[in-house]
Amino acid sequence: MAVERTLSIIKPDATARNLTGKINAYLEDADLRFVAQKRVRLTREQAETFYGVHKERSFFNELVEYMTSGPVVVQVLEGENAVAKNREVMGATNPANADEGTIRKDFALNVQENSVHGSDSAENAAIEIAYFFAGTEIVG
Ligand code: RTP
Ligand code: MG
Repeated sequence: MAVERTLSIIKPDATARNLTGKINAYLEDADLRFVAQKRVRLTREQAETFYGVHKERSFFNELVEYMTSGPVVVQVLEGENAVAKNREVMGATNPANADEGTIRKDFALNVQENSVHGSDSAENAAIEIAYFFAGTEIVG
């Protein structure tokens, strides 16, 4: 299996509840390594661009409001099969459907305020990582 990189975001509901360290421990316990990490407050434009794939969805405006409502922590995770592994550790979008032991099962508040983002493919991971980080900010 190949070593991959993926983009992770700790969302505003989680930073508001001071859960960054606890969530990071779930990721490290899954053998994902932080090769870049920074805390930022997304602008409306950044959130709209980042979640542009959802712009026709009924929840888009609410999603942008939420993602700009407080600080987030954007991270590059590296490891074997990192894209799929991160999605596994995150759990289902709706915490009601998330497996035991996943981040969303243990911390998410609801289908929107679900504590973490993770890239859904290697192709999108590359695009999302480049959106937030310069190559020099990623240290493997
Ligand atoms: P993400 O992109 O953040 O990793 O989440 P995901 O793949 O599990 O879910 P996705 O379908 O891509 O949805 C993106 C984010 O939009 C919010 N959402 N709200 N109100 C709703 O029904 C609803 N559905 C999705 C969530 O914050 C979700 O993670
Ligand atoms: Mg998604």
